[in-house]
Amino acid sequence: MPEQKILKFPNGFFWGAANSAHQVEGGNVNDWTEWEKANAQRLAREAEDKWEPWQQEKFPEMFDPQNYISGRACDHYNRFEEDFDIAKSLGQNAHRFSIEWSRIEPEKGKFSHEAVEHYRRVLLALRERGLEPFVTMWHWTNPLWIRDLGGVEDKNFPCHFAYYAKYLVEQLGSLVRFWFTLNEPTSIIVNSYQEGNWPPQKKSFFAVQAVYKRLAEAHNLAYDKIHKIDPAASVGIANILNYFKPQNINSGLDKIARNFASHYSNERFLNLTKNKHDFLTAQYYFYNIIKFPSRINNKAEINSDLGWGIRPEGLYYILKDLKKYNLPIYVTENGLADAQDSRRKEFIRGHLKWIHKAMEEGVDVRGYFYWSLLDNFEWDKGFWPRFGLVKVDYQTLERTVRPSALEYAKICRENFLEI
Ligand code: IFM
Repeated sequence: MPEQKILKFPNGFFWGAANSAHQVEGGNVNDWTEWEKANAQRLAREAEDKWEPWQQEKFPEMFDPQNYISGRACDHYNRFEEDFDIAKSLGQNAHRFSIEWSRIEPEKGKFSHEAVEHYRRVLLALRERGLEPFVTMWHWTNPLWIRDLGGVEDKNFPCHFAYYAKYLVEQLGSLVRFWFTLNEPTSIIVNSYQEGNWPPQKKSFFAVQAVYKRLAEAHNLAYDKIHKIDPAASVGIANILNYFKPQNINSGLDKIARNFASHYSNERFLNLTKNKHDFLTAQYYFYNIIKFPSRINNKAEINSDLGWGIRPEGLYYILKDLKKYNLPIYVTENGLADAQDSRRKEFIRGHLKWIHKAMEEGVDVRGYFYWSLLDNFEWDKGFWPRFGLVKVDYQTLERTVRPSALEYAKICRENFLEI
């Protein structure tokens, strides 16, 4: 029998799961909710061309326009205590969530006391349960007034965002140690402005350049403002980092294409926000094989319900690469759509194994957040992809803990992984 090994994590390691306001809260009014109403029919029609037959058969919801309307989502806005009870019962000691800007500042310069008090209750509920809050200020959705001013492309976006960030820290800073200004800025750059699939569906080279700049400025300004109010706060960006591998290691062209992709996807935003990070993050989903001039696939032997290949080793290479910055690192998202829960347990174990290897080699990883605690609204794909440790019945809103969540809970409680 092969020898069993214990991979121990350091004391104080943060174990948790993540979610974002728009994907779970329900009842939002923002640029996405408006876009959903205008695009639900089209998205349902296009599902036939977009997804493979096995996916269409397994998830017929994708043909229903309602699938693409976030609506009441998981009603987490009203059920957050129940959800945090579940997170606690699963041995977690941290939780990542986002505050919805459109609730806090529904009109320019007019802040909602009621919304602030809601998030104060959320933070207190986490603290009462021993869950350290990791708080995202902007997880892609914008108030309608921001949309009307030109969204993230507008030259005043950074100031508006920094003003909102300052307000949050003034109001809630005493309850928060870890702030993320932005979630995955490059996902918005690519999906909204490069490929034109997400709101505001503006496919333009010039808009891409402008948005890189605006989002970086927004972070940099907010970073300074937050520190002015709370010098002890830990501030960063929740960044998606993709792994790229040249198909042919001996091909100069494949290597050039790989470096180019990696620069635009991972390094450029970090360079634009240099020296404005108290920690770094990795949100890892994609291992891409690059054959000049572009990506050929991200499939693997085992794939998620979305067809995303599962290759945990990519996270190891990403973490090794972050070591040079000499900052603490948190894995703030890592997960898969797996409605049957047939791959999730090994997915989590596999990624943790590679994280641990990076740590053994000197990478200072301090926490891991599975995406996501609950099944949730997966943007332009709607509700059918099931990322949750906890299954949500969208008719009854009943929560059911999936078996893989219990396996993850064991690791969280014991602070080690047995392989
Ligand atoms: O659901 C998203 C999340 O909002 C941002 N990171 C990737 C997840 C899965 O696609």
